[in-house]
Amino acid sequence: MILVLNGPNLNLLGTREPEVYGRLTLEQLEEQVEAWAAELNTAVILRQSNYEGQLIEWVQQARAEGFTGIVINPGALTHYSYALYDALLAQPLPVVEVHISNVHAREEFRRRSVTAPAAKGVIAGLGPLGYKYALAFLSENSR
Ligand code: CA2
Repeated sequence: MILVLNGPNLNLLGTREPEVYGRLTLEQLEEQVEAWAAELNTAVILRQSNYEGQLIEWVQQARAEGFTGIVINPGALTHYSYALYDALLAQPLPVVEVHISNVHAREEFRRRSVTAPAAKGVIAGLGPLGYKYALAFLSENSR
């Protein structure tokens, strides 16, 4: 069972900046991810929070809750949250970091991820498909 976490402001998907983040709302993205998970015969639970501490608690509890891997789009926390990085590092499950947009083709501050060193891999710029490939990886590389 894989935990899919979306961080701050991702609840705004589909409402603004469609040229950067596409037209899907968070709800539609979550339905799409559930459909991909079903194709992969993998159970997923999706959660979103605008609060760093909430995301950290979900990460801390993931193993005890029975998850086998974590897909996380930390939103802008990616670029500065050492607390989220520490939480990802302190837990044993494999992590894939996903970004909907190509963070390397945008503002300079988005090019650095402080959380990525705690991940097995990072996918950026492929839109919602990034979540699919992250799930595909974890469904073969977690137990
Ligand atoms: O590309 C991504 O997935 C990001 O993680 C999204 C974050 C951003 O801070 C990262 O640099 C890259 C922010 C998500 C904000 O989403 C919005 C969606 C629609 C309208 C406004 C914001």
